[in-house]
Amino acid sequence: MGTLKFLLPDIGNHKDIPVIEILVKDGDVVEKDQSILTLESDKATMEIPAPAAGIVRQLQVKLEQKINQGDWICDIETQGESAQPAAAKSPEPAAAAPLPPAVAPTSTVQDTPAPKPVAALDMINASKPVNAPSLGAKYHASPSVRAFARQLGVDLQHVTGTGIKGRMLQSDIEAYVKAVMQGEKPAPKAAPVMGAGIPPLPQIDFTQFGDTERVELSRIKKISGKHLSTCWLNIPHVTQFDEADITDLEAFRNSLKTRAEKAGVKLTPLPFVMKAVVQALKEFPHFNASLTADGQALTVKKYYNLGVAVDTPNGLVVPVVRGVDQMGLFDLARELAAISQRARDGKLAPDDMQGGTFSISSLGGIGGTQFTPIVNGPEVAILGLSKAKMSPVWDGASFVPRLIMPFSVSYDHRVIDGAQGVRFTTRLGQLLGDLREILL
Ligand code: CAO
Repeated sequence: MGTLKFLLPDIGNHKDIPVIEILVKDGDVVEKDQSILTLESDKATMEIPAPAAGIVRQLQVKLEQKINQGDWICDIETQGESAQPAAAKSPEPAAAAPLPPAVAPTSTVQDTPAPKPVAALDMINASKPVNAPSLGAKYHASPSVRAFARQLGVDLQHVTGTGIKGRMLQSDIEAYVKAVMQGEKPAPKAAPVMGAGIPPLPQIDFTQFGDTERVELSRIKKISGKHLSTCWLNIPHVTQFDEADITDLEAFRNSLKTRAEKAGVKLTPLPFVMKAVVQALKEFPHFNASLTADGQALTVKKYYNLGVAVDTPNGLVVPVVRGVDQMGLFDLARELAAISQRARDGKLAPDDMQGGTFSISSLGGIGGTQFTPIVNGPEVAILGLSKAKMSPVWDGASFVPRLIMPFSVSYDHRVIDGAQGVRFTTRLGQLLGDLREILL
């Protein structure tokens, strides 16, 4: 434990800058880089971040006080031993020196027209994103307050600022949300809408119903979530369901087991399905295509690179197996094992996930009867495999036990119409039912 004396760092050639917002009080626990004060020159506002994590003590500054580089702002009681006790004893050195980039002041453009911004602040402005206009670039609020509003989906135009010169404070956002939740203020209408005109989901304070916990999404989920929403929103999906009788395929697979083991590979049904898919894609080339950017034509691909959805502890990834048409079953099984292992170890290179022409999502090893996979744009179709099970099938004279695998194909309806969709699934079912068809 130690005490860090926090002095105002170098903020450029500014003298006597007024404190317009104090974002902490004595006893508050702060994270490193958490904003402590907002200062305002006549051209811009700046937030001053905490140089270390700890507890705020001896807060020295007051609202509207004018401060300069080196002024004592507060002490920060830190947990670690590296609390720079020297700085605590002396008001002059270390902390007064210009801060490293990680703790440099952040700033935002002020709402009033800025005739000629001051150079040092201008540089800071250039390196920081300005808030989205829909969340109130016209309003007088610090970056952290804007970020807080954004987090809650609050449009600043509805909030009344109670700070100096009508400045919006975090407490104003909280008061606004509380008033909406308690029905004292009408909830803003779904408009203004964002992005493609889709209204956002309502922001609900779930704590009113019980305890909650915030669990951060993995990096993969954040990235794949964005991609999935983009595909879902841009592609008019239709999903066609079907079933394949894979009794013979399974018998063939079992007959190859010993050879596969000798070759050091595990042969699941997926490589067989991949070969059947390539044949179906050759017969229905529009499924192995992408729409051109102007939406007026198709780019039909003459290569067969299949994306395979892999379930990893951190989320879904879709590495690509290239040249499936050129590969034998054992090579495919080997490649599948290798990429899914790399995916699970988090070792896929960006290149491993590029160049796909059609994707497969196989949940057959887990269960389920049917599902609707999302097309992995800019591809135009995706195959979903569900779990095969023994089922009684009428052969014209009696019921016979057959291994039936449900599958589904989601497709972009701008490219593929319903008749083509069901022709594709029917053909794929035939190919899976009798792999000799591939030779025809
Ligand atoms: N029906 C019945 N059994 C099946 C089957 C099916 N359709 N598909 C696979 N199986 C069996 C396999 O034969 C294997 O059985 P044995 O261990 O007894 O031999 C078992 O299920 C497990 O197979 P697997 O999942 O390890 O291998 P795979 O080649 O079928 O699949 C991979 C590889 C990488 C696709 C898979 O491991 C995976 O990650 N699947 C999840 C994909 C996913 O999350 N999709 C969702 C995307 S949308 O959110």
